Amino acid sequence: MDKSAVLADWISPSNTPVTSTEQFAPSNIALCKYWGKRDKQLNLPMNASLSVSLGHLGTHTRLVPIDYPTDEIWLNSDRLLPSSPFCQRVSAFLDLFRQPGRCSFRVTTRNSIPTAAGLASSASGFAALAKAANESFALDLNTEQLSVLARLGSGSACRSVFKGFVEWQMGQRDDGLDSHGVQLPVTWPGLCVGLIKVDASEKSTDSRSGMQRTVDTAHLYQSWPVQAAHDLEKLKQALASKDFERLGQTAEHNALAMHATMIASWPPLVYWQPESLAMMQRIWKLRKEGLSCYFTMDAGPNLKLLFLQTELDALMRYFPEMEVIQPFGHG
Ligand code: 2P0
Repeated sequence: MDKSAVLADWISPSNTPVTSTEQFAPSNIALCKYWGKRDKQLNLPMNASLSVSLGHLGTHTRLVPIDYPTDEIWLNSDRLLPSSPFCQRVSAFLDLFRQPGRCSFRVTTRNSIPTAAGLASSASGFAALAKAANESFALDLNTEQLSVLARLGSGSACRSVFKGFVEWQMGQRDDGLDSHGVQLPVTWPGLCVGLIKVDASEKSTDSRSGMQRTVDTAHLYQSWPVQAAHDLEKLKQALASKDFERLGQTAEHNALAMHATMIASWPPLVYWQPESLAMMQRIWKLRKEGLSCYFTMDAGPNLKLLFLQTELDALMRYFPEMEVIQPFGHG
């Protein structure tokens, strides 16, 4: 099924933009990861996932209708070539809302994510773009519908439509209308996410092709959806009972299991650098010494630490470069 067919009831091809707008969406870090698709066109996942949104860190996107044959796309104050992969993805997403050739936009994208932190911006980027298109075309879609829309740009973007803890329900339908984020009714003041940069350079294999390679070539992948389903339940229990140890253990185990499926692909997908492993070993040592902190990792070499505010001062002594976010404020 193609994307336009999925959206046929929400978006009329005769729509024209009615206003300029600027919208924000936060980045998110998954505690139970999305890795593998059951539908590549619609970014429908093999497993449900769970994330925490990063407060004010994310993407601001401004959409202005322009009287010009093609879109003009800016990223962090650079005008990009229309042939760049970023522009192609943004324009293709906007094509879902317009008759190609009938209207164009100046799209200005500004990431407040520290560029050195090695955080992916496609999640917050497509969530902000979906919100902006909703405003600009006056579609009046609700947040679940916006989450479906954002998913069509990038899977993990469906979680960035919401604040706080978000479950991406995988859904069963072929059209994916039941595959979207849902905000969980939990807050956790004092919960900290620490960004530890190992290497911020462009990764060699992007997530999209990396997850496909894993699904296609790693026998080990068969066990992934089973583990992810168990981990999701454990995380929800940990959130309900504010059991930080259970939360941290489950998130770290989940990330390492995902990386095990990557490494079991062929050609192998090893996103770690030697410093990534050195950092993991430091964290395991600190835990043995009594510090309560865990890590998670995505499709890259950088670590994201999970800990409570009570450990903040001690951890800053070990990781002075760490950027710390408290998604729910102080404890
Ligand atoms: C996640 N990642 O749950 C996982 C963990 C990377 C590792 O979601 O192809 O950029 O656009 O649906 O959303 C990155 O995948 O992939 C991702 P597409 P996306 O955060």
